[in-house]
Amino acid sequence: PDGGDGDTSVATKVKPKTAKPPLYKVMLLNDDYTPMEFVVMVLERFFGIGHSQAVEIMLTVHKKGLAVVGVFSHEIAETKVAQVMDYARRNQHPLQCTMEKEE
Ligand code: TYC
Repeated sequence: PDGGDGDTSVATKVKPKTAKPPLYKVMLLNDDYTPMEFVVMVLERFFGIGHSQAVEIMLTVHKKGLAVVGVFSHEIAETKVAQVMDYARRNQHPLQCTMEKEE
């Protein structure tokens, strides 16, 4: 019974919406000069990707022009991009790594 006052309400929880922090895709771009083994090493070293998956991702970039390597918070994505770009520059390879906000 609802006590005759017409109140048939059931308690429902209202979850306060908290803004989720945006995520960023980190991508590797293809070029004609960076050695394949170097790209594989970058994926292993800076992204903790295992050897066979690193080879797969490198080949995807080689064939398609780019691939998403991982999705991270803004700060982590920026760090990954900076690490890869710095490592490529120090080894005089033109490898490019960029980040893009995930929609
Ligand atoms: N295309 C390069 C080659 O043939 C290999 C390569 C792969 C370069 C992925 C960059 O992000 C890259 N040596």
